[in-house]
Amino acid sequence: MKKLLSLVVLLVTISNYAQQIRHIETINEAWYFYKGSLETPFNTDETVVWENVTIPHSWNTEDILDDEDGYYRGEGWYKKTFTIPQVYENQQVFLLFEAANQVTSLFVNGKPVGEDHIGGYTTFARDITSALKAGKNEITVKVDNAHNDEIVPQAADFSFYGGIYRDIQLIITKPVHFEIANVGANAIFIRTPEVSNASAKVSVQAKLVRPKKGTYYVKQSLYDAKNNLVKEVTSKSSFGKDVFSEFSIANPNLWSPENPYLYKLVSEVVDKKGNILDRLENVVGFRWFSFDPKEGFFINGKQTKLIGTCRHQDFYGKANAVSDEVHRNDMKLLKEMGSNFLRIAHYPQDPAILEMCNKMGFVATLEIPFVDKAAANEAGKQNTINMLKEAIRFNYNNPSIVAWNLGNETTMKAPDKLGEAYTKHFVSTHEALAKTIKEEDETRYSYTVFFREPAYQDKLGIRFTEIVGYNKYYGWYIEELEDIDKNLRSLVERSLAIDPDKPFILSEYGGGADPRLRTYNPTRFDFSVDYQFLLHKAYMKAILDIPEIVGANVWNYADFQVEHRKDAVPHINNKGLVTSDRKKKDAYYLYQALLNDTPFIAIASKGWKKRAGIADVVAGNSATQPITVVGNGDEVELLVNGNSVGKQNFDFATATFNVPFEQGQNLIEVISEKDGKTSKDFANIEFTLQPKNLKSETNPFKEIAINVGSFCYFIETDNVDYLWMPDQAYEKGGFGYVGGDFLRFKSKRRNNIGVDVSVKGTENDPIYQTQRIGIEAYKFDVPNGTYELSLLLAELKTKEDNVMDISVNGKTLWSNLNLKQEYGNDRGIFKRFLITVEDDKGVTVDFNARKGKTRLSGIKLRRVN
Ligand code: GCB
Ligand code: CA
Repeated sequence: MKKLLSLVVLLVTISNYAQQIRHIETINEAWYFYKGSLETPFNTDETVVWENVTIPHSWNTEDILDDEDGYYRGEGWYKKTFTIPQVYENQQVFLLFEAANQVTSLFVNGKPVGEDHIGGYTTFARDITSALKAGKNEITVKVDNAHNDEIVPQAADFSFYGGIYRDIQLIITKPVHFEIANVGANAIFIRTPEVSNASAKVSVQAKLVRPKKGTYYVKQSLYDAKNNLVKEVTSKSSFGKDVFSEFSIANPNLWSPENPYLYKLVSEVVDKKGNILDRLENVVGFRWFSFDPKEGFFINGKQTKLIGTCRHQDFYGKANAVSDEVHRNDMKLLKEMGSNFLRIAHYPQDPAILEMCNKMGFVATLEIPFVDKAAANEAGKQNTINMLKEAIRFNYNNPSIVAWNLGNETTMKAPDKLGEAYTKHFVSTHEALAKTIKEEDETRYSYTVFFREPAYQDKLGIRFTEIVGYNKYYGWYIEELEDIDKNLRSLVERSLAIDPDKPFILSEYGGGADPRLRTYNPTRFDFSVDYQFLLHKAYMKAILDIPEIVGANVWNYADFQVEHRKDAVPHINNKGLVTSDRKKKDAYYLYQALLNDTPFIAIASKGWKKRAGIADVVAGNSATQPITVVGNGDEVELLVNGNSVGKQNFDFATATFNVPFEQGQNLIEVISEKDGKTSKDFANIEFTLQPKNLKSETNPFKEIAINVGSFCYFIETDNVDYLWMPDQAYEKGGFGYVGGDFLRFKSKRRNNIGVDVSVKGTENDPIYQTQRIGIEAYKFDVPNGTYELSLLLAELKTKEDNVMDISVNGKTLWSNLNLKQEYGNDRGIFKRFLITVEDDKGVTVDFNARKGKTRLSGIKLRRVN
């Protein structure tokens, strides 16, 4: 509902805080929003239409839905009015923004408060006390996500969605309190300089805000997970100085991925009379850890291979404005997957993520959005450094974090090609960032992630960090699946040859998969779930076998939104193990089987509920297709409709059965035993058995849809699931193409079928992206009758003119068809013809090139009468 500003009457009553020590509440509710620039934002007569919104909010949620490139990058204005009663007099009032993308200006009652906050991913707070008045107050926030030469990211493979997309908190304290409005808003820094099984040393630094002289104390109390007080230390505060408290405890319960045991540190400011003025809680995890380039990662002395994923912060249809529930659910799925490692990429994320890392036992790395390219000016450099400081200070107390990453693929835009001045700036930024990490936090490792060859970074002289990560997409962008192991070994060797002391993390690997695409003939870049499965299997075999890969992160946990992507789903990078709305793909289950010790079994393709196949030549009443089961048990049995298909042992957590599917519902059951426990999974699959002979009387032909020019089944999901079958060459009695070749990616490294273009006017891009070029005919040997024949056509990215005639059984359907001229490039055309088949001719659709080449994307035939 939209409202005029003049109608805005909003009362937020804040109850009596005077008695409370520190009050925290979200003020996400009842905001008004305007997308655009405002000349006179505080003029209440202005007839601006404000929209009702709730934080988290992004103004880019609709951008995913269209076929167009680009998303709104500019100003957005937020406002809300609230009434504060007098009770907070003599209190301090703060607003804390968990994040807003990317430049934020705050106004209270029309006056600016504090400096603009720069950067879209770090938390910041502002003291608004002096701007408040009794009665009604208005908060106005301008957020701007326009491209800015001084702010990273300058470029990246994700969308920089604008808005106040994380929670806003209102915090009220007494004048004497733990600092809030510092860079990153954390006032307590907990260090555990010595930890062993026998004891742990704790050192706490507290930053206090004290307007005037007086006697104050800081009390630090450590509680165990059962809330028993373990230790309490009180230290006196000296004016203008941080308060340090140190103590030791015996026999600490150690934090680790297997035992994420957390203590709680309660920090209090106490006055002379013993009144508590402020109170803060932080978690403490006692652990010690180290990375060794040869031996790997050790936590509390135990060697631990780090296996996990990277994660972005968006969700389908929500842009980056997702709820804490989504964040927490993601962490739950990552835990169930069996991972113990999370690369928080490519920027600091919601506090809910690290809360869950601490609680669930993830080892985490955290980074700033210095991606692809530097903001090549002095302000840009300072902003990047400041962002890193904010990230470290705000997240300092999370025991799960082991390394701070200063950037991702920063050499993507090759510095040596961008000139000497850029290179100089770039190198000094790297150096400054690496230095900042160690200055801010000597207890963790400095880390950086590259994709170019180690020698390239070495040549530039930007190897300043203690750990290096490499993003390598073998079997996807480069090289073949068969060579993954070989390529990884040699990459690790090259990295260690240059930096023998630097532990190596495989910080990204993966491949795209659209759950609508399935195949029994996976090929690189076909975007099938099946190819992705094979890719991850090959990677995991290698990763687990190469000790020098101390950790590895799948790219990515979930599909995410990238405006400029033109993969199977426009605007989506679909390298996720789950979809952008968190549906599991087959590879997710593979990890679950490989990484869990507790009994696990799954039919990897159980998400594929509607299938079809051509009847077996011999029996004719079923079609045999493979089903892959993943699990960690001893032996697995598969049953279809109650009949056993046999038993197998798992090989690298997988077993594949040839399953005869019958027409209609097929119940697949799998059973296995592990440690005396039985685990089971099942899937109900609706199967369409296509007759081998289309004139079959026992199984009369009804309809068939073919994804021409592709090995992939395509499940059209926009309304009801509708299945397209892979293409095949014509054989007498059946159906298929005559003549022509696959449409292929033009670029060499993608010498595979299909083209990466966003097809306009359809959601079924994969059908159109694959084609048979130079096709002569498509034939169906169906009986006489009346049929609907549908043709799917598109001219993709072509410069030359292609003109063709299309006829069916000698009758012209289309003559002189120039798709590009008629409909424009990259437009999906779907046309249905009513045709009659007589004289046992079957259906022959002829394609005749008048100029250039013929083409066909999909074909569908349905019997009407
Ligand atoms: C990378 C980048 C990541 C991309 C990914 C991809 O190396 O670090 O941001 O999304 O590749 O999918 O291409
Ligand atoms: Ca096709």
